[in-house]
Amino acid sequence: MTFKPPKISSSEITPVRDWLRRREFLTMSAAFAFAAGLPREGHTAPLAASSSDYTVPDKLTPKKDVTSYNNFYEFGLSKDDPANKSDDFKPAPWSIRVDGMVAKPTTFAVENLLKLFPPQERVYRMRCVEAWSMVIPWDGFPLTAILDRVEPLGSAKYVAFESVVRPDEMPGQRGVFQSLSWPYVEALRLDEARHPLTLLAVGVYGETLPSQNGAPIRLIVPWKYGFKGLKSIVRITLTAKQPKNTWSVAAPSEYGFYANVNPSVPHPRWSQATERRIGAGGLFGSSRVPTLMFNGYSDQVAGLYSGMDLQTSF
Ligand SMILES: Nc1nc2c(c(=O)[nH]1)N[C@H]1C(S)=C(S)[C@@H](COP(=O)(O)O)O[C@H]1N2
Ligand SMILES: [Mo]
Repeated sequence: MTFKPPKISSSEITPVRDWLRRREFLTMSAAFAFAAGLPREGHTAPLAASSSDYTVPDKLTPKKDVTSYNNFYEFGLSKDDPANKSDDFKPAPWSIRVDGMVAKPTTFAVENLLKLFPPQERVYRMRCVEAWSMVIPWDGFPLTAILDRVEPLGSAKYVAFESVVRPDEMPGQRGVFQSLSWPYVEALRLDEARHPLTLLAVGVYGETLPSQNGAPIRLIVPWKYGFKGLKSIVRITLTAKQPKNTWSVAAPSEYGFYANVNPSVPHPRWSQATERRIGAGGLFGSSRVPTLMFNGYSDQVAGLYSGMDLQTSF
């Protein structure tokens, strides 16, 4: 396959407000609702628009790095396992069950979601807990659009995500030694999940999401460390109590529930003040850059945490 450089330049990237307006238009279109097999009345209230763009000005990480240097323990522990050991994985057909404290529990077929929310290219800075980062053009739509459709009850406070369990297709889920317990689970507070930056991604670099990046649909929370971005989602459940998340169960002193990118909170085994930007600085090179609070999205998300001590709620 030949490598096509991205056609995106930062000036072409749709500002969030325009993008959300377009989404509203599409959601209101009866034709779209019909094509997706969703009720016409299911129209959502206008999505809250944030005051500035989603996008970051940074140079994109090459596609080769985005799709070959991955964490996806269901396929193995090495960074190249997800790309090399995912040939048996079948990301279609696929559906997501959305249930729990909602008025309308719904099973969404991914093919219908794709019709309802055509992908839109946007750029996120994705970071990982190992203090490396990439700048990735994900395609997707805000999770809140799905939450609107299932009508969360007033008692719902959290949103829990569950990943797929398929030992036949995922070598990291077979055998005696298991790195993590399955399914991989993650969760957000409801207001974090409702934030327009919180994305369900279905593609990257203008193409369908490859297995190693979490096909066919995965979570992206760009102001948090990479482990919050659960891949290959099968279930989303609204709850009243704070759900468990895989890494804080596996290593509670190292990984918390919030996982907000915060340069002033070191990981117990390394500083998080700077990050290694993959693919920047020449062929196979990287360069170190200072880590920004909330991964650079302070203007958009700091308000979610006013009054909280983020040194203790890490
Ligand atoms: N199901 C599942 N989701 C997962 C993981 C995983 O092992 N299993 N790893 C997480 C971690 S630690 C990171 S850093 C990101 C990596 O996403 P990427 O490979 O697309 O960059 O996925 C997250 N989502
Ligand atoms: Mo990670």
